[in-house]
Amino acid sequence: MTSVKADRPAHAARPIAAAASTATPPLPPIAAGAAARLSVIIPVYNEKNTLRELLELVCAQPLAWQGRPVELEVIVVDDCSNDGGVDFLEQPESRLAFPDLRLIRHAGNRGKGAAIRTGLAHASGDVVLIQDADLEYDPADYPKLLAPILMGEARVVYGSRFLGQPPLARPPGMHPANWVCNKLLSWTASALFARRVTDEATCYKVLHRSLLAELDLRAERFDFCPEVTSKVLRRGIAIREVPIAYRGRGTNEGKKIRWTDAFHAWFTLVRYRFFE
Ligand SMILES: Nc1nc2c(ncn2[C@@H]2O[C@H](COP(=O)(O)OP(=O)(O)O)[C@@H](O)[C@H]2O)c(=O)[nH]1
Ligand SMILES: [Mg+2]
Repeated sequence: MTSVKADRPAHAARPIAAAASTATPPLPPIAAGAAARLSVIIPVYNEKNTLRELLELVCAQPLAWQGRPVELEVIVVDDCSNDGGVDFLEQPESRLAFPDLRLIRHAGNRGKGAAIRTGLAHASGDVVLIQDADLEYDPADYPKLLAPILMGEARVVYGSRFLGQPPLARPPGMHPANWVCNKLLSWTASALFARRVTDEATCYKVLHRSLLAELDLRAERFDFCPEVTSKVLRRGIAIREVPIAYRGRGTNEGKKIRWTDAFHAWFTLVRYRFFE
């Protein structure tokens, strides 16, 4: 295991604001005057083409909460990549370029879920956010993803690629087969729990860290998303969805998830709904 940590350059902070809500606060908001801390967990497997740019975007997000910068912790979990695409983070220059970044390396490839769980075990933020290492999602969406949790309005927020779109709209770059799988998983989650979920498989899952111990996550691969969704909804915890930007990539650009993973995801939703 290797750690890289550096001082973060100052950025002009962007205030976080949320739409007014009448929901009963499930947790008190982070107290006025207290610093909020965000842990961004990034599972990586062979993302040589996008990792550096993604990290630059993540670290450049100037976030503020109640007049104070949000403290940022970026945890990159390399799942034994064999494209050399993570090695630059071991270089001294990266300590300056990538603020508050911690690199953890698995000795063998274990899967996305295992990498996220490794990252979660090292997270110290009040809020944790899962960020893929590709550029399909846009870190500029962080303020709206964080706001409901920092305001005490939600414990779980999902960034939805479908919310606010016509029912059959397909986000740019999303393969039709992926669209079908995403819709089936969202409809299944909604039906199983009688709660509207428009994007079950989104990468942007944001949780109050206090939830993690309760969820006892065990996912190894792409079953992370359905395990979290099922366990959160089964506990009666609402998932707040906010619309996000998305530009999908194809397998020729490094996408690794396969349609067979959707079967596994579907059974994972059902398994945690009824059997565990
Ligand atoms: N740690 C780890 N991450 C993986 C693995 N396979 C994919 N990922 C990461 O999971 C994220 C999402 O992968 P992707 O293939 O784009 O799937 P999708 O975005 O969920 O459709 C990316 O950051 C990948 O690097 C793996 O075996 N281990
Ligand atoms: Mg992706």
